[in-house]
Amino acid sequence: MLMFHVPARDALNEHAQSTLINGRGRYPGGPVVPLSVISVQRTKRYRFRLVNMACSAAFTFAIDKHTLTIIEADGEYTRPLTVDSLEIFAGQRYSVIFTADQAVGNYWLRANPDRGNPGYDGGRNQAILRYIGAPAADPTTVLNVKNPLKEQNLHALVDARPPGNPWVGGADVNINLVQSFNDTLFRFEMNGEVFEPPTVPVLLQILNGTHKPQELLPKGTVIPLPRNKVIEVSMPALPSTRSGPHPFHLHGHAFWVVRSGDNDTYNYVNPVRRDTVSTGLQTTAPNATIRFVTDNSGPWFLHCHIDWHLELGLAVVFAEDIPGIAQTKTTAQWKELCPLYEAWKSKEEGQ
Ligand SMILES: *[C@@H]1O[C@H](CO)[C@@H](O)[C@H](O)[C@H]1NC(C)=O
Ligand SMILES: *[C@@H]1O[C@H](CO)[C@@H](O)[C@H](O)[C@H]1NC(C)=O
Ligand SMILES: *[C@@H]1O[C@H](CO)[C@@H](O)[C@H](O)[C@H]1NC(C)=O
Ligand SMILES: *[C@@H]1O[C@H](CO)[C@@H](O)[C@H](O)[C@H]1NC(C)=O
Ligand SMILES: [Cu+2]
Repeated sequence: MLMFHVPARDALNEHAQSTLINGRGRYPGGPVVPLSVISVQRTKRYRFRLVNMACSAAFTFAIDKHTLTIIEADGEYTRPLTVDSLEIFAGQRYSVIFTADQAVGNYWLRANPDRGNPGYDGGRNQAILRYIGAPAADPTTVLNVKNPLKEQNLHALVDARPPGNPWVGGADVNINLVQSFNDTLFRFEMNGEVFEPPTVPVLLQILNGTHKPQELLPKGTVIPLPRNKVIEVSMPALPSTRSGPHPFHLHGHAFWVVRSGDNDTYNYVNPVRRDTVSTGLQTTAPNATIRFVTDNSGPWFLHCHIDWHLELGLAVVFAEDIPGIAQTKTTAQWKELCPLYEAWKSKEEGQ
């Protein structure tokens, strides 16, 4: 936790001091507050739903002496994969199954951040897994990771084969989106363009009659996609891209990860399907690549899920099926969706 006193655009190098797990955590120099305690009964199986709702850090999650069987990534079931730790990036979710099969006792549950204040001094970045019957004491267990998650080992449980032809560039539309950081502007760029939030949302621009991609705002970062086609998007990070790895989240679709951010092999047979993918560290020539089908008309945001980076422009909008969006008929209820906003708007306009 950290009280951020600077505007988001100045926060690129600001990092949280510690991790909150279910709302509790300690930070250096802070009070020795109670940690979260997760109570389990020996021999029972449990499902944990892990959510990284931090605005920046990725966490390496593990429970001492217990293995974790991943069964779901970002709402999409996976073939069960057993690991003893996993890295979860901002915006990602996992379900893991574990069995309380160790001696009755206390075990550290860990979420070590990749930036800010990693480590475990004084109970930082930890919670307690406590078996029923164990004393209310801090664990003394140690971390021993031998089998961390590698994303390319995850496979979708159903419909695992990606749409399109099974080779690089074998989609109907292939798009390469290069991430970089422009030091002159102090902004992130995608293909040399900074995303600046438009004053009128892309959906309303289209409904209001703007159909030409080059007229849609923000200029340069609205990418039109045709309806019912297979799309492949590769997202290399240039060496100039700072503060990675950047987890990219797409609205409106789950996608097949045909190439993970930290691996250079492609999988067109049975990759994982999810909606937020780490695009990797610059040192490994990363080129995360995803596939999806445009079966959901609308303007959909593709953005780095690190809030500071989004604010600094690391995003594009896919305008999926502009003619379809334009034909959408809005009814009277449309105006009633948000009475508070409408009331505020008419007041503003009246002034
Ligand atoms: C940074 O942005 C400025 C202003 O748009 C541009 O002139 C310059 O070429 C950009 N630098 C890089 C390295 O792309
Ligand atoms: C909608 O289009 C009209 C006519 O081009 C324009 O005057 C108006 O400002 C637009 N409204 C919005 C919300 O963009
Ligand atoms: C990439 O993934 C493949 C398939 O799991 C594996 O064989 C290979 O060793 C990985 N490469 C790296 C650099 O991790
Ligand atoms: C990433 O992959 C795309 C093809 O999918 C290719 O056009 C591009 O050059 C690659 N970029 C890098 C840096 O390897
Ligand atoms: Cu980022």
